[in-house]
Amino acid sequence: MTTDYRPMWQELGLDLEAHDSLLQGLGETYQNIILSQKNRPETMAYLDFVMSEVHGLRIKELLDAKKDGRKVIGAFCVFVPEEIVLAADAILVGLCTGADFAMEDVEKILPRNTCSLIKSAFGFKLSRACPFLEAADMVVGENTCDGKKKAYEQLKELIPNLYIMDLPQQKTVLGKQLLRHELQSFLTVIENLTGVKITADRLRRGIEISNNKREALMRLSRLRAVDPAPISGLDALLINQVAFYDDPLRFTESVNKICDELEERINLKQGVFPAGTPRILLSGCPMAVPNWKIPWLIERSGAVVVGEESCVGERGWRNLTSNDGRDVDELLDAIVERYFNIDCAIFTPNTDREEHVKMMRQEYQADGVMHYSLQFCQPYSIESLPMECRLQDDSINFLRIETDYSMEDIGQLQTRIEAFIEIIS
Ligand code: BJ8
Repeated sequence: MTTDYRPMWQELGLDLEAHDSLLQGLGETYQNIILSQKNRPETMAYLDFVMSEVHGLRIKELLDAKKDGRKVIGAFCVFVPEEIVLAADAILVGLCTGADFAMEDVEKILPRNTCSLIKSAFGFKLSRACPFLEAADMVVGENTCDGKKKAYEQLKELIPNLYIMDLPQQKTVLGKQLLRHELQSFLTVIENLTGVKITADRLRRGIEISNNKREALMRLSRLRAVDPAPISGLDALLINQVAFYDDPLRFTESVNKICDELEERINLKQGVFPAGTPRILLSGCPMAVPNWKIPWLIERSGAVVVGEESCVGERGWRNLTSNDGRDVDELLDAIVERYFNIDCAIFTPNTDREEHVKMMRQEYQADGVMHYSLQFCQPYSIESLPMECRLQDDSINFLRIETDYSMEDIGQLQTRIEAFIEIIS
């Protein structure tokens, strides 16, 4: 960062000491994991810039937007519809939940055996180290897994402007009605917060911006099907992560530029790793910034990650919202349809997810599937067992990994990952 942003952070009420230590940790991890890669596409410089200014210029943009009367909405889950937020000229930011922070304080509130993602959200709030969280005019929680919905009861004490959205657990007619009801309520809440009446034209524009972003990310996904892979899994994950907090128009344009460069690389048969490098599909829990542990271990062990079946990946982006509705009601129906099709493990049953993993495995020519669950995440851990059986029935190599955000287990993980790579190669 070239500017001194300390007065801005102070104004936001951040704990400067905690914030400094967070930024320093993030900078070191970024340097060691992301910047130390070889053969990166030149256009990744944009992402490096965004990451270097993530608590600087981007926060300034948010605060400037707030001064102009716009609202900032923070979210923890891909079920929060960006289309509606954009339609009200508000800004949606994903809240980072990818690092252990202030764990001692967190474990005074939450049981130790809570997943790292939930604990991370509490850590950032308790330590007042996250400028996105402090800049948010409203934070949206969602009743997804048991861990999250119970933890939100406690988080509400710390974040009074936490709004909870209920979500269905089954893909039934009633389930869809519940989602319709909740998205309608969310739309009203956003209208009240922003003072903007959401018209059909506004909603159509929100859908268009969101769809363009998803299409750019899916274009990137498809380019990774080629051997040699034109981009590393780490860089592709980084792009998917930044999608949650960069300006959507600027971000979409940048991803398309990265894709243009990847197409040139493909034409020249240039890869980030040599042709024939073992290819792995990652499936499971979302990986938020700065959770790069597993792809980093995979790629330094001689394989390449060619896809993420995850909410920070294809599960989050693959479905588009139809823009055909004639009025707000019809457009809202289309939004409901789109979100109802997200195959998150909180749904029971959730067979679509397994089909999607098989499809991605084939499409991206992956030699094996690695299933990643956070410790104490029941939805994804439980789903991983039948998925393993059925994929192995189809002779697909499968490795289940359970971990957290600490680095304590990297030696053991590396050994298992290397053994798996040896099998698939
Ligand atoms: S739509 S995956 S972003 S809920 S890892 S907190 S499930 S115990 S994150 Fe998710 Fe939305 Fe679903 Fe996607 Fe619970 Fe598991 Fe923790 Fe999790």
